[in-house]
Amino acid sequence: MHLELISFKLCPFVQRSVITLLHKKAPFDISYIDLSEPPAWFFKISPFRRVPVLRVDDKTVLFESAIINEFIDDVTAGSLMPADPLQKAQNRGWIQFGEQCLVDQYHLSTAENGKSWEESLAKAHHNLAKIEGMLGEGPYFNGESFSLVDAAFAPLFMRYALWPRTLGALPSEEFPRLVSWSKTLLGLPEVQQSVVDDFHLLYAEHIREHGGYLANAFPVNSR
Ligand SMILES: N[C@@H](CCC(=O)N[C@@H](CS)C(=O)NCC(=O)O)C(=O)O
Repeated sequence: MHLELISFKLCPFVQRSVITLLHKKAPFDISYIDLSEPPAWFFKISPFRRVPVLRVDDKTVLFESAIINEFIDDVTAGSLMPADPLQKAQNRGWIQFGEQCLVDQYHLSTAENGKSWEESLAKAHHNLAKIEGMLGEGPYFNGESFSLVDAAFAPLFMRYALWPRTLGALPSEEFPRLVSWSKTLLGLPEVQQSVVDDFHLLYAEHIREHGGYLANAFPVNSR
């Protein structure tokens, strides 16, 4: 089976699928597009003009990172979802909630001023507290083994780890279990290798292009 992931270098949703593909050691090709100027072929294959899309055997196209990840999991050896249907359904719920956490993070990254930053931070923390409150001893979301929930949240943690600590986006006093989970995930090779080599530079540049509160806090990098 030939798998081709269509990606935008900074997209956290694509990254979820790259992590899953790498974790499952599934061979795949990755094609990058510029989301600000997508090529004509992308409009033909992506029903909602969003990445990720996974092209299977050069013809069938799947969309939505959570769905793509379950497909990758289904067609490769072993399972990254709990066998128990109830726990599996709960995992799906948290994966879906992970999208809200990424949206919160995006709102923070584009907050225009201190006031909107504070408002967005309160919202983001309100949502992160929900996960903090139900996380167990770890090291992974489901305990001892890596699952698709881990693949779904790692991109969020990778971005927060690049933000100046002084901003208090993910303070360890408030979120000790989240911070410990984040450290576990960011230490995994499949997470570290799930972005392009100069991701941190591209990300910082992207933040600065937005302007606003977070942009002012990012150090200027030379590329
Ligand atoms: N729920 C989708 C979200 C995907 C998404 O929002 N992708 C962004 C890039 S990070 C995108 O393609 N945006 C282009 C657009 O919305 O026009 C998923 O999980 O795959």
